[in-house]
Amino acid sequence: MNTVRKQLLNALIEHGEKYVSGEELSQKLNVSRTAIWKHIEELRKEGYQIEAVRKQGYRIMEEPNTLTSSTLIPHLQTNWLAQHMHVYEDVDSTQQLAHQFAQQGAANGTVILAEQQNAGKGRLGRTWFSPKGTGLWMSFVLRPELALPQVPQLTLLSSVAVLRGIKQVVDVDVQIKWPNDLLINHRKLAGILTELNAEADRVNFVILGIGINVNQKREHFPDDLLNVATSLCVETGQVINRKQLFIHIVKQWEELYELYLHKGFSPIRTLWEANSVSMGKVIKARTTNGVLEGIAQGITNEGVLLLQDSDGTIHKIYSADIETKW
Ligand code: BT5
Repeated sequence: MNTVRKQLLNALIEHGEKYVSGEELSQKLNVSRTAIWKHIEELRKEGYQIEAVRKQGYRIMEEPNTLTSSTLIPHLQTNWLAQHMHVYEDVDSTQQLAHQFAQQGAANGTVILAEQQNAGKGRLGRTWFSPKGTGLWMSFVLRPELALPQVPQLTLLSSVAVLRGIKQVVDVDVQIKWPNDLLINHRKLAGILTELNAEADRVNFVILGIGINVNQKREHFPDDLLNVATSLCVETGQVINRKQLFIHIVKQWEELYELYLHKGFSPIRTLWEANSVSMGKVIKARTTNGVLEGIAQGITNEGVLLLQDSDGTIHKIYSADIETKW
């Protein structure tokens, strides 16, 4: 977005419900009142509803529903996360783009966001259903100074951050399922995908993908997801403001990450376990080496799941799909 338009938008947003006069804006931005009026017209074309009242000035009545960097950045409450953002209408996968941006040197905390993904990725080559305008489909470029075995901790940290961000916007009972799912009423609301670019003992970058179903109605889900997936709108009957959700999630993510850098994984682990659906319950873990059944005892400081089988043996689960017996 043009710099003057960006400054104009910031000035309007800062004034909130109060009017700001053309005169004041023209002095502040050092352009003519006609130029202000032209930029207002351009903002209207982008979907901003801006009221203009004689002798009072302008104010924003409604911001566009679509996600754009210009509608998100002025509201961010973070220091570095999402301060660089690339927002697209339609992509194959934000993960794929984030890898490309990272290879080209994108800064730590760069966020790639899309209204729609045509080939959204899940784990292990699975796909992630990402229809237009109804969810948050995003990837973070991270350059953490972590040892390789610590990287899975970021998935767990992200689950907690997304859960907390959601709860700040809407009152729902979200639970975490190891390693990367958020559930409401046992249905999948969100998934997290952590991908790594590393050398033998060094992390180059991590691409952290987060997919959240926000405003889909039940009938929007394909048949194979009808009984396993849900959205915030399905669960609450409300249309949720995706911008608000984004702002809160990135804020929570940054805060938790800073806590993690200062205090280590232990406080994150406590938060994670407090919100986990399967702790202390009988679970089935489908790993590449077969199925294990037992009680989920907790997670280790590396984020590994501990499962105790009927013989009392504790198994460390590094990667699996979990079924909880309700
Ligand atoms: C995940 O994989 O849960 C990770 C999903 C990560 C998606 C984000 S969106 C932004 C970023 N860009 C990408 O391309 N990906 C990331 P997994 O645990 O493997 O779960 C995949 C399984 O969840 C699928 O096989 C389906 O059964 C189910 N699924 C697919 N789409 C879903 C949806 N929208 N909601 C709920 N479940 C879904």
